[in-house]
Amino acid sequence: MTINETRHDWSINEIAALLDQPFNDLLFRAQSVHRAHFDPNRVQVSTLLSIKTGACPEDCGYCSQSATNDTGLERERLLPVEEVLEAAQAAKDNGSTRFCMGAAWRNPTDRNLDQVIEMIEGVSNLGMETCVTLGMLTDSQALRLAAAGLDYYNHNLDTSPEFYGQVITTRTFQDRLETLDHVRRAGIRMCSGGILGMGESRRDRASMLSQLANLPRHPESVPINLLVQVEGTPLFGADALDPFEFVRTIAVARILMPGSYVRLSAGRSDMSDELQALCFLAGANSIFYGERLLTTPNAETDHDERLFERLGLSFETVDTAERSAPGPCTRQAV
Ligand code: SAM
Ligand code: DTB
Ligand code: SF4
Repeated sequence: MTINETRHDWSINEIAALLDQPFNDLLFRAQSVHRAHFDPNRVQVSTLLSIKTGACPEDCGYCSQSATNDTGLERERLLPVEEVLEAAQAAKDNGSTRFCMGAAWRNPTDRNLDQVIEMIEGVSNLGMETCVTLGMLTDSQALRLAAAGLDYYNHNLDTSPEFYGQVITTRTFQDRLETLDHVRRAGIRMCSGGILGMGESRRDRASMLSQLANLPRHPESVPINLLVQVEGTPLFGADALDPFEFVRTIAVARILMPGSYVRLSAGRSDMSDELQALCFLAGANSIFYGERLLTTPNAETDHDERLFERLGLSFETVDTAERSAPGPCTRQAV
């Protein structure tokens, strides 16, 4: 395969063979693919805000917000629009180009959507890209979000179809694929990835990546999260993942989805600078920036600034993104 080829027909065995490569060979290939598609020294920066926290009816085994998990998290109602816009303006002032709003819902009601649409319009008016993650969507809800000008919808596959049942029982893997299909058909850019370090095998990581890479179009954004272990969740105390395995997964995501932004997502606050540098070398080119993820702390912003300086990385602006990256519809086969 040439470094510019984009495929949608990967077998799990082919992906497992990539993951099995010697580390140096894998990183060299991933960095070569990365350079053919992106400026290697620029990183897209998003900021997260939990707009509705806790008391979620789903039973996701990793999540602080599930009502089934006794994590001591205080539930909060949907935030007022003004509060959301203040947080978005602060994120913009700190250099973020995208504002991602997350809600602890199984799915939004149509009334919920009215309120979220006000937030999306307000954030867009500040000149930021918008992303929301609200749970499952019907096709008409996705169309409403598209009409409101939403840029990205985040909905993760989380893990492989084979391992999925050990993590979540209240909705199926197929439900997730259906929501992604509604998002795609509505013309909204897709943000979808998963979580590593939940006790899954390397084969499960290959299988999850095959699900993402074999979608009819690759997600424009692929968040790779390292499990943030939250006390009171079933996955608290899971065996730590070998950090090189995390880097390998980023590298393979980069090779399989060459035109997508691969986000070094949750878990950075537990990572060394050297590990994060390896992730950028492997082709990660997006992060969450700011004090918090949704309910847990993120890497410190001062620390991130120093890290970027030491590595000679810069934040991507909306303008540089347009120059260095493929738009959602132009460079990928359907
Ligand atoms: N409730 C919606 C849903 O699940 O679709 C949206 C919010 S949910 C918190 C968004 C994603 O955050 C999850 O799908 C999962 O991939 C990620 N996530 C949640 N808790 C996490 C944790 N402790 N560590 C890593 N990622 C996590
Ligand atoms: C994604 O892939 N990771 C983000 C975002 N999409 C919504 C969420 C990470 C959550 C980490 C745990 C927390 O802060 O609650
Ligand atoms: Fe609810 Fe989303 Fe957490 Fe699952 S990941 S419990 S759906 S907030």
